[in-house]
Amino acid sequence: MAVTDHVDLPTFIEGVKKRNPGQPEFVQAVQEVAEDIYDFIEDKEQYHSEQILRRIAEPDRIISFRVCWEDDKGNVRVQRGYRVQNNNAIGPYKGGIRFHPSVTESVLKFLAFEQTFKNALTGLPMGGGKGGANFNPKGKSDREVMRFCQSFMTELYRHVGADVDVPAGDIGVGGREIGYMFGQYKRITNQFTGVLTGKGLEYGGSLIRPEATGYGAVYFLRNMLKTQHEDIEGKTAVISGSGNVATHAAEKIVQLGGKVVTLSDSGGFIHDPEGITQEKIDWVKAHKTRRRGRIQDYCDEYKSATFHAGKTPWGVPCDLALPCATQNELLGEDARTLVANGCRAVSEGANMPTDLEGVHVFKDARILYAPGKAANAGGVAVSGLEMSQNSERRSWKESELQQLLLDIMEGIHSSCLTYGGIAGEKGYTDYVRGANIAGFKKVADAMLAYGVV
Ligand code: NDP
Ligand code: 2IT
Repeated sequence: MAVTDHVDLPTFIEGVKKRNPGQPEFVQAVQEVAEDIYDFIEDKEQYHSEQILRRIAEPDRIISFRVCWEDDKGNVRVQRGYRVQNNNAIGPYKGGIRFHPSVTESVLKFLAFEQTFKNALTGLPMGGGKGGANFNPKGKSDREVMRFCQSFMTELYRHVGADVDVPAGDIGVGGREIGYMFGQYKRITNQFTGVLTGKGLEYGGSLIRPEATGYGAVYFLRNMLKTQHEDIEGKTAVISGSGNVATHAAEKIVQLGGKVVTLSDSGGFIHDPEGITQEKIDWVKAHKTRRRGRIQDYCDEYKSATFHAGKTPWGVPCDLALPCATQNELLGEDARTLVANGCRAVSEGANMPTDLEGVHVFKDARILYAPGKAANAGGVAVSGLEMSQNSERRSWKESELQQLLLDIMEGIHSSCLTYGGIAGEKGYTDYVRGANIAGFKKVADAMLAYGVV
């Protein structure tokens, strides 16, 4: 066989940068994965010659469209919507929709790329995709959000489908938005199919989907601690965010006997040294979701807490850290502070919350560090179970789903152990490496089977 002319890692990264100008988040995500994959495929010629990594890092397609809607005052508003269909080698495209003013093609490309590996790790047949729009739901009325969602789906419907591409929620997209989008899809197509997940229980949604991401991130954390004969009980956790993922992660930590001392939003963080109890978490959920309030208001309700405007919570001493807000919210400096303060384990509820420098700090310090693609896969996993229930036209019992979520998170942890060992370093697992290689291998082997397509 002819020896193929394959490029080394720095040349590969240079190429990614050149082909994706002005897309730093996408380049960052590819770089983090490529560092591990290059090492793994060094002696595996076929992955090189078939250009597998290069192909995974080039989305199958990117759909971009105008979304026009009318606000309550009768003004015409224009937003940009997207769906990035990254890879469907192992199943229909699958991944959330994000509504946030910071949404760009780069952000959605990085999310769709990460999703491809994450979905492979779950063991369920799901490819990777992500969508969204630069729409800011904050301060909008229910009717405005409805009109926006309807307009968004009026274009998106022709690109998705239960066996094609199945979107779900993400930042700014929860049960309300999924309901409006599902209603519009059903109206346009006259079909009742499992085209979206995260639906309401009355119309095909799955039990425990809302809780699954946050709970799963804590199960993963518990699995990591177990390898060191440790547990969550009695440990102090610092959490960022106060949305779906953060509040459910906090809830599970509390249920398992840990103490949560922070939550945050884009305005800053609250520090409650007495601990954020279940009752307080319930208050945050109601305040942030139903009343669409700010985390700062927590301090009016609970006098034990202080608010730190414009800051992230990483300086608060802790045993466990769970970044659950957004990408690049934990920088190299923050990672050094966490390590210096004795933080034992980090579990990422958010996607790519730690920047590349921070990732290296955690790896070098040899702490237990779970990247988002492994730790937050519980959400999409239960979405996959929602798809199965929709196909069967049945709803499974809560106990069954709880057990499946536990099993899937344990399976992902085992995959990380299989591929995350470092030669000559007994007892240390590089979970980033483990997740990258395990996710890559499944997608890559399917791609090899298909030939050059
Ligand atoms: P929500 O919209 O429910 O909550 C998002 C939270 O993050 C809010 O507290 C929000 O604060 C904060 N936040 C958002 N953007 C920023 C920003 N630029 N700077 C600081 N804070 C910010 O979203 P989710 O909880 O669903 O998502 C959180 C993270 O988890 C995201 O990275 C998402 O991709 C990831 N994820 C979500 C899954 C899910 O099932 N929902 C599954 C897997 C991962 P504010 O209210 O001020 O905007
Ligand atoms: O980042 C993610 O995994 C999600 N936002 C959930 C995707 C899904 O399809 O449930």
